[in-house]
Amino acid sequence: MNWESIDAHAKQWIKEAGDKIRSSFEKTLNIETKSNPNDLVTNIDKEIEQFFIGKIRGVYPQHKIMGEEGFGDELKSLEGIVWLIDPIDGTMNFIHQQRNFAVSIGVYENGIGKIGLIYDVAHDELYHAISGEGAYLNGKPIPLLEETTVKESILALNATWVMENHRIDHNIMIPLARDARGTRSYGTAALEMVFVATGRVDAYISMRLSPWDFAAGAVIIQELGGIVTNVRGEPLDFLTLDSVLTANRGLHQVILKDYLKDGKW
Ligand code: 2AM
Ligand code: CA
Repeated sequence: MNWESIDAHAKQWIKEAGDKIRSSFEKTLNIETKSNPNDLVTNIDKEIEQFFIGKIRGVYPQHKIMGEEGFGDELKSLEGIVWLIDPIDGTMNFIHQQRNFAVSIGVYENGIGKIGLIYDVAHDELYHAISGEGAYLNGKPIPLLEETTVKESILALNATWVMENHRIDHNIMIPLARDARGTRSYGTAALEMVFVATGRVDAYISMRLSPWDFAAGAVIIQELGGIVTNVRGEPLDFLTLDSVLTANRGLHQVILKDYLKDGKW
């Protein structure tokens, strides 16, 4: 498989998508809700996903596509080459802030991450990794992750998970949020994962994400020696919704063993 060529195409298309998104800032968005009133989608999310699908089908008709907005294939397995695409990760931020959102593309072969691309459109920052070849920010190598303790760590975590909620026992999260140096919530899983990759935050936890939210970030973080699992410490399968715990190796282990071990996840 010619990964360099797939990578070059993916990079070119994600930049083109960024241009389209930037020019949409001057136009009026058509905003709809999906599963609940806070689960938003715009015409741009849909147009960008369709843009990628057209490009991929044109050059790689044998590849499969899993996209958040449902224009791709209905996949029952990750056999072969699969593109996992979130055309806009952080749609609420895109609508309200025109920043703090990203385009996220992971390319997997038989369930193994090969290429991860996350484009922070507002900052024109492209995070990029090919498995085994390092991770880069706008072409500049990102250093390997350093280990941190909980006390000296910034934890990216949505406030939802530290207050009473219907998915998990929030009491498990309170000591972790209390012991960390600080917590941050950015509202975009893809960027929160590249913040882990670049050491801007030390860990990211979410209780419910979809494969397109974490497929690209997982490739980038793992390339830098970081660990990506669910909150039970199990590997992600990239086909189903799951929780995500990602951090540098030492911190990941401490969070799992000392903080999350009693959770009924
Ligand atoms: P999205 O903007 O692509 O929907 C917000 O905390 C993060 O969680 C974003 O990355 C957002 O992705 C994702 N997210 C929001 N609602 C979600 C849902 N119902 N299922 C899975 N991920 C979701
Ligand atoms: Ca999205």
